[in-house]
Amino acid sequence: MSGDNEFVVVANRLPVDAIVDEHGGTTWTESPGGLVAALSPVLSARRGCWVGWPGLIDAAPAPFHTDSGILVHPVPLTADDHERFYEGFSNATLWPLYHDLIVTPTYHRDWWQSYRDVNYRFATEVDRVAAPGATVWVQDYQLQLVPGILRQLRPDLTIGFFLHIPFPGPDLFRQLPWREEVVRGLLGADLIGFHLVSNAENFLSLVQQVSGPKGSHTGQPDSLKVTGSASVRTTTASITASDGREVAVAAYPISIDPTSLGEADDKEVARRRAELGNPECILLGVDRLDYTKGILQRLEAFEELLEAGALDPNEVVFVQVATPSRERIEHYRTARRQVEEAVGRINGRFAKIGRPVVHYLHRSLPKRLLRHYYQAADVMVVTPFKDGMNLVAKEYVACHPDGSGALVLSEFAGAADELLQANLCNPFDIESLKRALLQAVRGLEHDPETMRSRMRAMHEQVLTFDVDAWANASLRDLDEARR
Ligand code: ADQ
Repeated sequence: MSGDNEFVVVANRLPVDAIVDEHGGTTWTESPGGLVAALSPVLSARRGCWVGWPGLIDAAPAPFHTDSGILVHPVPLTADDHERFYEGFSNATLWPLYHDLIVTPTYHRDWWQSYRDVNYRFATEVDRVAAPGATVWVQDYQLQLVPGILRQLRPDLTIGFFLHIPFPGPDLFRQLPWREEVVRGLLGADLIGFHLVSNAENFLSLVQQVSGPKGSHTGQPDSLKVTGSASVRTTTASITASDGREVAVAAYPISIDPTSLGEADDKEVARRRAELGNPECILLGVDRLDYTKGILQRLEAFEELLEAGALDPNEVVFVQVATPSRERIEHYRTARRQVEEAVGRINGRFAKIGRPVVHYLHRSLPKRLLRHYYQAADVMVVTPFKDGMNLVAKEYVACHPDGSGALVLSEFAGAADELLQANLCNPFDIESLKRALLQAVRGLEHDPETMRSRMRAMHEQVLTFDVDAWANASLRDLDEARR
């Protein structure tokens, strides 16, 4: 059975959000995001579609076109799938394992069973809609078995896979009771993409150590080689799968769509600063509320600087915007409680009536408003313990074409591989966090020219390697893999 779509993107989520009206009717609006922006032109040029979960439990709308014309094929998930496949195996097993065990992963056989079932359902939907010889691009850790299942169902397809989160070292990955199945699932692809060369290296070392009962590959993978020009460089290696196919493994650092943030608006920026009491220095954090992002620790570092008198609460404010995320999972609830306690404590100690020193928003903001905050912020604070890339850091840099501002960035964010001129820090070390914060604040005061040239260099990097460059390089290599 096959459909007539020449290009199929498969992701856990469709690029749509449901709006339920007062009569219980549902309409769908397109959710903005770099991936959607980068893939829309490819989807329309190649007669493509997107397969994924629409985001509502048990919702199974018929295929439809989004506002910008993307054809979407919904895959329904039940409450049980959501609990065991999504919250369980994807976000309480794989997420902490792939983020270097910041919390302990939970291994449950029935979650794994659900992960396999749901991956099978996604793959059969792709089988139904993909034209003979179509190209399929599978996204992220929730769907690592889809390439292997599809390879069995549809040997005619060209299959790419991209992992948006880090890939851990083999010693960590080998904890996973179902490690052989996951490796075999990934090796069903023709091209496996990671953000960083170090992620690709971890995967290549792993496949040398792990082989399934049927064997997932033969021989040793070759080592990574850099090819291409400066603007479309790729680092690729190849593995021979057990069926004799060559599987390419490569690194493509994802980036942002700089136009998606809208135009600069100095009046709005002045308004945002005024709302905050026109402080001398605004520090900003913008994250999903996830324990990997290091929000609590950055607030504690800020608190210690206030306590020591290194920062003056009459002159600085910290704005932390945190999108609610995965709130039914215990570790996420704990992370939220700890952040909110810290905000309350710091304000209790250092704020004045009507002048909080930490402004905390637990919600998502429209991109336009986010842009105003990015523009208004003197110091952007991005301090994850581990992050595949971190688009927030790149969005901030993109909003400062004049070289204003400063970026404090964790050395464990993928973005640190490219944004070399940031004030880098080790988020596990509170002294390192404090040093980087102070260097950024004082650098802006005492050495603005150096800070400006550092921001300008990062701005050029982000604008040159945008999300289009990422998608083009990945899809070019996928086409190449097919040949
Ligand atoms: P995330 O972990 O979600 O992504 P990130 O890369 O920072 O992390 O992307 C977050 C996105 O959400 C950004 O575009 C940001 O603007 C937006 N966002 C965050 N908080 C927001 C808020 N309060 N209101 C509105 N928008 C908000 C995963 C991986 C990353 C990887 C990306 C892309 O964990 O490492 O960079 O995928 O591959």
